[in-house]
Amino acid sequence: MAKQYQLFHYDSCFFCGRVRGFIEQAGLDIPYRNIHTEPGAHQELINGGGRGTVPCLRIDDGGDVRWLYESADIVEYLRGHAA
Ligand SMILES: N[C@@H](CCC(=O)N[C@@H](CS)C(=O)NCC(=O)O)C(=O)O
Repeated sequence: MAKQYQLFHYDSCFFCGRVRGFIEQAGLDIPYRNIHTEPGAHQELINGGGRGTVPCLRIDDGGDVRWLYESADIVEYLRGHAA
């Protein structure tokens, strides 16, 4: 099964904008999880990834979940795996 992705972010976050820009330019279909507007999303990020910093890409590989932080690392990952 293909990996499932979610991007935890918020609108005014500069680093999130970098990642969103790449996703949109590459035409990737990755759901956004806004930690400021979606109740529970920030806590889900903290519980799952260990910290609340955004952007963070949640990577679900058949139930094996990984949380990737750092905008540059997320873009590099997506370029290699999903774009
Ligand atoms: N070096 C990180 C910076 C991420 C960052 O500073 N994110 C800010 C929002 S723009 C944040 O989540 N701050 C809240 C915190 O550090 O808890 C990246 O490139 O992703």
